[in-house]
Amino acid sequence: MENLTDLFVCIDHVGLAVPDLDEAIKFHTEVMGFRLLHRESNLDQGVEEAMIGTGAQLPESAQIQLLAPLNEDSTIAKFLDKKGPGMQQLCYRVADLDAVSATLRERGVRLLYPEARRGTGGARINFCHPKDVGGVLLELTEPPVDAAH
Ligand code: MC0
Repeated sequence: MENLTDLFVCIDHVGLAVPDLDEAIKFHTEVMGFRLLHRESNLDQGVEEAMIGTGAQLPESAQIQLLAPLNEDSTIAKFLDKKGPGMQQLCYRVADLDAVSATLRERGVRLLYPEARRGTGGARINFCHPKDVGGVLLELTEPPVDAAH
């Protein structure tokens, strides 16, 4: 496996855990002036989520992801119980998730899943354990080939 130098393309999004998605969207659009860009449920991840961003949508402009729990077993429900609402994750975009995951594993970073799973908009995703990357849950996302960005 080729040893990658530049692993990440850009910051893709920052994820905020919220108890109620509709309320959070209302706050971020009506008070903070963001636009709602995308909304979906992800049963595999146990979340109902929304992507918000600025109107400008610069090519590499990071978005904010609002994450609400779909059920009590959701990692977001656990996070809210322990820490309350707030920043739950940072997400880096990658061009080749399998290559980046392999490189990070070689360097001693634990990836949470043995294989990529499905993320927002059909992206391929995995996560680095927060204890191995400085205390922040780090998501890696490889957008689908037909994604707008
Ligand atoms: C837990 N820890 C965190 C953390 N969650 N540190 C920083 N940020 C977080 N979000 C720390 C705890 O404080 C604790 O440290 C230690 O990690 C173990 O935590 P735990 O409370 O025992 O929780 P676990 O181990 O049951 O679960 C943590 C883990 C889990 C990261 C493995 O949340 C997970 O599998 N996350 C990945 C999936 C996910 O988050 N899905 C929702 C987003 P101490 O020092 O107290 O021991 S879905 C998504 O993002 C998708 C839709 C997308 O964007 O495409």
